[in-house]
Amino acid sequence: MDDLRDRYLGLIAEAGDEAGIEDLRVRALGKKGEISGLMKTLGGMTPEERQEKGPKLNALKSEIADALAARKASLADAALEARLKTEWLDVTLPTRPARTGTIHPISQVTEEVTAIFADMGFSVAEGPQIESDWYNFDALNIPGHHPARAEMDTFYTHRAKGDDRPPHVLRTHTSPVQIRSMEQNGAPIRIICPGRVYRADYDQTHTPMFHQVEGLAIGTDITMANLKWVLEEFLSAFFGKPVKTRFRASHFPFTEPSAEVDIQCSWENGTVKVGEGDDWLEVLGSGMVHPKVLKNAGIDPEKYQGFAFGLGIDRLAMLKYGIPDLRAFFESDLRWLKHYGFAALDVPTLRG
Ligand code: 2NL
Repeated sequence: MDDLRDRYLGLIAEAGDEAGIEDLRVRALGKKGEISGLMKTLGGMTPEERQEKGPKLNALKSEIADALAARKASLADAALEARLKTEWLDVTLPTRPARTGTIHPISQVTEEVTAIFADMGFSVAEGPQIESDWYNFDALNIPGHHPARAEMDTFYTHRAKGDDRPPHVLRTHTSPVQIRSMEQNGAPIRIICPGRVYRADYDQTHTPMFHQVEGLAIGTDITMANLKWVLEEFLSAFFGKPVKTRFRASHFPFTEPSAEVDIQCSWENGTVKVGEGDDWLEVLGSGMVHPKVLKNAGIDPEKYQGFAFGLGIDRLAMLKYGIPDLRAFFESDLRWLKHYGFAALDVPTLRG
């Protein structure tokens, strides 16, 4: 029995894998195993013999079972240890760059413009894109026969058959938001109104939906000098360098006097550069708010006066970021935005 014990303990110590352990278990403790065979001989023994051999055999059986279990566990430990040596993670490696979106140039420029005017005390007002003809035209002193009101330029909604009220329109500018703001808050007021506007016009340089920012400052003693300073301050902050301006007398139904504003630029082999050269580029319309418009918005023109202006965001974005083609904005083709390097938002302010 001692031989048997030593032999099995030796074989178990040498077993190299789980299959070897299982093989030994069957050979020693299986139904037809050697130790099981010895147990069966107990039945044929005298009681005295059985009393002597029984406990020994039982002890042998459990010693072998324990040795098998211990060897099995240590083999499993060794296998895990080996796996851990080869399968490891370097947690100090940098992560793969996350795929992030980029801000659209129109949104970025709107934020930039908003930040610059916010520094000058202008807050942002918003309003509906579907307007009554009163807010879009009449309140602004745009007469019924004005070309801007012609079927061609304005998108009209339909009225039900027999409904003779004038149809609503898609706003052609954000001026109606300024009228609504004056009506609601009265004077003094200092706001800008960014947003989508619509005109039935579609060619190389026009899209039926585009973006505008209008500005309005009304007080008891606001003059054209204030208008000029605000716009020059804005343009220099926006383009990040001093920009010469030229104010040309003009005409709008909603301002009197009116001025169109040009900025200094150069034209070199088809590209425009702002703030250099001796060409001029029109970027803004402006003027002193017409007394009739103030009155229409519930403000006393005898007591208050102020300026207003309007600019196109899309063109401003194209100028600042050198985007030559409206397709960049309107064909939803991300290659265009990538091409112009649009990435994270970096909002300039008056303090640079
Ligand atoms: C242009 C012309 C302009 C305004 C917009 C305005 C608004 C109110 C009263 C008076 Cl509520 N004026 N807005 C004034 C002058 C010009 O835009 O050519 N924009 C690109």
